[in-house]
Amino acid sequence: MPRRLLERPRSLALLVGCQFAFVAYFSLGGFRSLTSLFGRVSGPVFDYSRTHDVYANLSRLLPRERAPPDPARPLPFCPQRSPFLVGPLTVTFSRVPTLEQIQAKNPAVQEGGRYQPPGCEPRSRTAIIIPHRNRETHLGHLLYYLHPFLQRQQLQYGIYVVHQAGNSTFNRAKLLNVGVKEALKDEEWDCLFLHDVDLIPENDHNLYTCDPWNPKHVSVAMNKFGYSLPYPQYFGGVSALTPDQYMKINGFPNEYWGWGGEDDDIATRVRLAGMKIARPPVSIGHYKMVKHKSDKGNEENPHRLFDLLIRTQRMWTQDGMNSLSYVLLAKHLHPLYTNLTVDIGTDPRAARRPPAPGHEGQRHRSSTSLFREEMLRKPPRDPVAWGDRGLALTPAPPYPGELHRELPVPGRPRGQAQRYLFYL
Ligand code: UD2
Ligand code: MN
Repeated sequence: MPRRLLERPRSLALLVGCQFAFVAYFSLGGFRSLTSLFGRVSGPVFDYSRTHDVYANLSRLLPRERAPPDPARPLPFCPQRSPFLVGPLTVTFSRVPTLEQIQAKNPAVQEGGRYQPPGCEPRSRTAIIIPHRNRETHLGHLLYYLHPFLQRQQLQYGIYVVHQAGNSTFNRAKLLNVGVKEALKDEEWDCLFLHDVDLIPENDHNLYTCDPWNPKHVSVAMNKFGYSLPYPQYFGGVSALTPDQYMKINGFPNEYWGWGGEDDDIATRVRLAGMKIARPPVSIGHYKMVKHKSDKGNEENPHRLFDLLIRTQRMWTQDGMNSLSYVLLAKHLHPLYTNLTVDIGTDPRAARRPPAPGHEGQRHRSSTSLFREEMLRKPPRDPVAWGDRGLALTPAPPYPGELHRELPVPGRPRGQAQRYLFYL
C-alpha cells in the first residue's frame, strides 16, 4: 500500500511538501518565530500580576569594602545579563516622593544624577534626556523609579532634565536636541535615551542600552494604549539612539511647536536615513503613564500633519542638529539629575499673529531679546527649590483607576484617528 502511494506522483509531491514544511517550521523556531516574522514579537512571557519592588535588594549593589582601584588593572566587564534583574515592577502613583526621600533611597547616585556600577566596567554609558516644563510631580515619580531601575541594570548613566524656560509654546523635539548637544559636552555617552517625563518602565529586563544598528523605539506597550503598539510607525514616548544614529538622522526636528507630529517626523527621518526602527518585545517594553490632562502652552500643533510632515522628506537634512540654536540660561547639578534651563525661542508662526495689546511698541525687537528680558525680570521656576513645594509629600494625586488596565483606546482623542489615517 505505501509503495503504491509513493508511485503516484501527486501523493509523492504531497509527502515531500509536508516534509519541507515540517523542516521549515522547526528551523524557524516553531510558532513563536513564525509570528515574529510577521512583526508580532511577543518575546519572553512575564506574569505582570506578580510584581516586585524596584528597590528590592538594591543594597546588594552598594560597593563593598575593598582595596582602592588599581589603574594598571582594568575592571572586568559587567556580566552580559545583570544578576540583579527581577522582571515586572510594582508601579503606583498614590504618593509623590520628596526629592530627599529619593536621595536617601539612592545613596550611590552622585551629583548631577550620575551613577557608575562599583566593581565592574559597564557595558553601556547611557544619558537619559527628559523634556520638561511644569511637570514636577511626574518628574518626582520618574526619578523615584528610574534610579533603582538603571542601577539594577549595572549601567553607567546620567539623567538630564531639559527645562523649557518661559511660557511660550512647548517644543519637545527641540528640547531633546538641546539635551543631546549639552550631554555630549559632558561625556562620551554610548546611548541617548529620549524620555517623556510621565512614562515609568514596568520591567527591568527592558535594558536602557542602544541597538548598535538601528534607532530603537522603546515604549512599545503602554497602559495608555492597552499595552500594545498603536500603529506600526509609532515612535512616541521613549526612544534610544546612539550618538551616531542621532547625527545620521540630523537629530529631531526643531520646527514642531505644540503637541504632536514630531514623533512621526522622527520615524520618517529614520527611514529616509536608510535605517529601520528596532523595538524590544512587547512583553518587555511595558510602561505606565501618569494620567494627565493636556498642558497649557502645548496645544495641538495645527500644522503638524500637512505643512510639516509632508515637508519632512525635503527638510530633514536642513532642520535638526545642524540648524539648532538656543541659549542655555542655567546648568545646575542637582543631586538626582542635571538641570538645563534653556531659552529655545518661540514659534515663528505664532509671532506672525497680531501682537497682544500693550506690546505694539516692541514689535521691532526680536522675540528672543524680549524673551530674555522677561526671563531676567521673572527667573524661571527653579526646580532646585522644589524640596518644600512641588515634590513635598502631597495630597494623593487625583488619578482614580490608575491601577487598572486601560482599554485599548488612546488616552486622549486629540489627533489619534488622524495619525492613523496618515499612515494608512
Ligand atoms: C505623546 C507621546 C510623546 C509626544 C507627544 C506629542 C506618548 C506616551 N507620548 O505624549 O512622546 O510624541 O505625544 O508631542 O504617546 N511636556 C512637559 N510639559 C508640558 C508639555 C509636555 O514637560 O507642558 C513633556 C513631558 O516630558 C511629556 C512630553 O513632553 O511627557 C509629551 O507631552 P504630553 O505628555 O503632554 O503628550 P502625550 O502624553 O500625548
Ligand atoms: Mn504624556
